[in-house]
Amino acid sequence: MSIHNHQNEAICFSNMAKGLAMSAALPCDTVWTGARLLPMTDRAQPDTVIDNALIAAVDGRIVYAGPAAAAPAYDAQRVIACGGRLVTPGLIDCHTHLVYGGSRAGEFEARLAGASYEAIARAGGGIVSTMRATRAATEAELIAASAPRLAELVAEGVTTVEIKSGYGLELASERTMLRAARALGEAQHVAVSTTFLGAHALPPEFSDNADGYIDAVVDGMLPVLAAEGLVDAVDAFCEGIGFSVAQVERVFAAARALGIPVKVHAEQLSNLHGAALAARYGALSADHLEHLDGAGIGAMAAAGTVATLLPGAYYFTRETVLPPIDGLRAAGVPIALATDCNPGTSPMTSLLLTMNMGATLFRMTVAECLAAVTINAARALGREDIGTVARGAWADLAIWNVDQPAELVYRIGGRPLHARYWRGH
Ligand code: DI6
Ligand code: FE
Repeated sequence: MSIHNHQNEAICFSNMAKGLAMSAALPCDTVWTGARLLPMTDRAQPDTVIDNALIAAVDGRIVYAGPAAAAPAYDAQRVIACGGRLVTPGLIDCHTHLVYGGSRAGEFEARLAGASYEAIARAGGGIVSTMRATRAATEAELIAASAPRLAELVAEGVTTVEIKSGYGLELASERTMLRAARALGEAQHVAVSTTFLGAHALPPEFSDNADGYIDAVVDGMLPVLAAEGLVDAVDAFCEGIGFSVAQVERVFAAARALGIPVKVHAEQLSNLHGAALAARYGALSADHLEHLDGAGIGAMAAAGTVATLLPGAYYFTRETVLPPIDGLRAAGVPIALATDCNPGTSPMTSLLLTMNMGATLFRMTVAECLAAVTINAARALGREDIGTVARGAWADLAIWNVDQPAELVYRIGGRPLHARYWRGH
């Protein structure tokens, strides 16, 4: 079938002969017609919806996206009528810990009854309890436990997910987590970006020897996992209950030596200036940032480091210090939003609810929230070929049963997704 600037397939057929005769038709395998397209090019505002848009793809890559009236003639085997629905880039969750074993629901109940996070940790709970359950699980068991969480994200139009290790805290279990993450992506037709977060917490066998554990991370784990192709980025938890700036810098130096980009969990509970350190290493993103100061904002702006804000963790831990949104905005730091899906501080599998929280809790605009889970989330993963509907990008699309972009941020609950395409399928 050929498409020639029209949604009406009868007219398209009549143009097919002409298009072929002129040999002008650009071959493509898939065309979407009748879209109300929010392309998210260049951090587009939601009011730049293109009515009656056409998207064409070859081998999962977009070759045209724009007004149907301006589209060249195309040959396509498959034509998908969007029926005037809103079409956005497939959503990107750029910060998750969704592969893990066990549950922390009991810990949640204990906290509701008054136990502190620290007391729970001292009693063998917290991150270490998830570490134990994760170490005890086989790769197949981790996949089975994590698959429903990924499926919930995918059901909301997510086409790319970042998944961190960090509950193994020793080589074999960190490897199992990263392999499980890769396998989950293949099984559910979603791109998975893997991040090695060996420096997440101190495992019991290294208690009182954090520097010794960092030795193990930089000498024993990172080079091996990187050589196995399991590490797209390296992350570290820079915090009083995590690792010091000096320790995190050793991890970043090791990543740099291997040519792997870095990210950081920083300024979540206190201000250790981890974001500025990360910016010095050209970090893709610094994440959380409730306690970020002006110097940190300036360092991030200068380095082009994305601020990934995690309103689910802010909400679930009942944090009261807001991240410095106005300062980030004023400095032009790109802002991403992510679920931080993890069993301790953000047991959350909804990127749409994350956008709603970005608006209600962090006072972000609708335009900012949409950019935060598309083009800016792509940048937080070092990617320019996703998070936008534009020529050259992957044909990752979310088609929604809504009239206007604000609906995606406004609603709490509901299942607005009509269809999802990942690399054209
Ligand atoms: N910051 C967090 O909020 C989570 N990890 C991190 O570095 C907590 C993870 C957990 O409690 O399991
Ligand atoms: Fe996190």
